[in-house]
Amino acid sequence: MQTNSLKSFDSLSIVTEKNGDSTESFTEDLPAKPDWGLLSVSGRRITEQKVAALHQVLERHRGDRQLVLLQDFPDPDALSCAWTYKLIAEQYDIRCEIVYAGMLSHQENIALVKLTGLPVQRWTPQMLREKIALYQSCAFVDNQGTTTQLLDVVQQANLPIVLMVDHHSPQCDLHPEFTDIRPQVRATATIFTQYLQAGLLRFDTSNSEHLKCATALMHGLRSDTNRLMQAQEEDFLAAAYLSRFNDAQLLNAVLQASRSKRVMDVIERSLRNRILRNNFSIAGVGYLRYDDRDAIPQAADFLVTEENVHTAVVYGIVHDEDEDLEVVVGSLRTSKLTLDPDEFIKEAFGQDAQGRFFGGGRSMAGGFEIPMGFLSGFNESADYTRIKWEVFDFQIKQKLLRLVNPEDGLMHTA
Ligand SMILES: [Mn+2]
Repeated sequence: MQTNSLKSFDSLSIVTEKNGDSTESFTEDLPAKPDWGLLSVSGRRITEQKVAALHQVLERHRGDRQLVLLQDFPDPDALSCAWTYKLIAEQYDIRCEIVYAGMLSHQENIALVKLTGLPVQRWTPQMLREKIALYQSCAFVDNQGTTTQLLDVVQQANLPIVLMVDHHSPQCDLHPEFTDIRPQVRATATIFTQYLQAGLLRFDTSNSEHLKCATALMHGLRSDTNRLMQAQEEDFLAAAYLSRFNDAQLLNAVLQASRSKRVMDVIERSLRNRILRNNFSIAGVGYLRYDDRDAIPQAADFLVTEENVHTAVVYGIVHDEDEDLEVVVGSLRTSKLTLDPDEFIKEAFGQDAQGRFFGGGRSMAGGFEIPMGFLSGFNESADYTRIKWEVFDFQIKQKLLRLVNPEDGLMHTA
């Protein structure tokens, strides 16, 4: 059956190129008929090829129990896409567990999960180790394994990687059975919406789970495109399709989630500490609790709105009390089209001893994490704690300013 359907797809895709109308191609085998809406012919073509391949892979894994692994700090794009994937996979009798190892720390993400009943769980690497034998395969959505602590466990257990769908720059040497990485697309939600349109799953307005999932996708799409400000044609077309199912009241409730006082305090510190050089705004915010880590990108979002600023970088030392670990965490936001956050961060901070970069990015946004190693951990002495921050603060500024102000050698090592 499968080979037949692939053949028919292959032959029909040739027809597609001639007459530009591909609605009839590989529909027989898919769970639902395509509904392309306004999607362009080239958009359809990429999606059709990917969806035919994905359909095959899912057929091959029929009946699997599968893990969907998210980055340690999942955002709305990741959460909504993982949910969509889970619903798609259910049609192939694949049961998915969506897991992340870090923290849901942005107030909107917490609201999204609570209000939609989004099926996501927090698993530590230890929990994953204990349960991994129950699973036959895994998938990465909106990440490529480089931003989750769970990757090591999956690799040690040799769990087959079935799928990787993402819009960050390619960054790994894993070889999933199915890969769809499109850095030019603004949100993974756009890619998954195209899968829905291609017929992998037909959302039904009388199914409340579908409505909630579509609303989550709309939120993911909006939040990765700065409320559609940076959206491109494909993203708008995806949003147009989702609008048929979007629950505006629910989306509004998610967006109404308010910031905690501690997040406000970090934003205040970033304002107070920022330095402005060549249209860059750079701010160190000192120590933060693990739970408040998401205040860093929120502060960067805020600083980039200042007049004459095109790029903001905010960083701080995040203290994980459970593990007594410390790590420097930073976020970059830019509105400058010619600045590639991925390149900028890799260039600024370089690689660790294993050759891994400290961070990277996608269009308009990036992040980094620098482990503090031997210097990590709480110290009773306030002086020591202050000096430690100053050393890291100085070093990070020095590395950033080398790129911001190349000729001016602003920071001299005294
Ligand atoms: Mn994303």
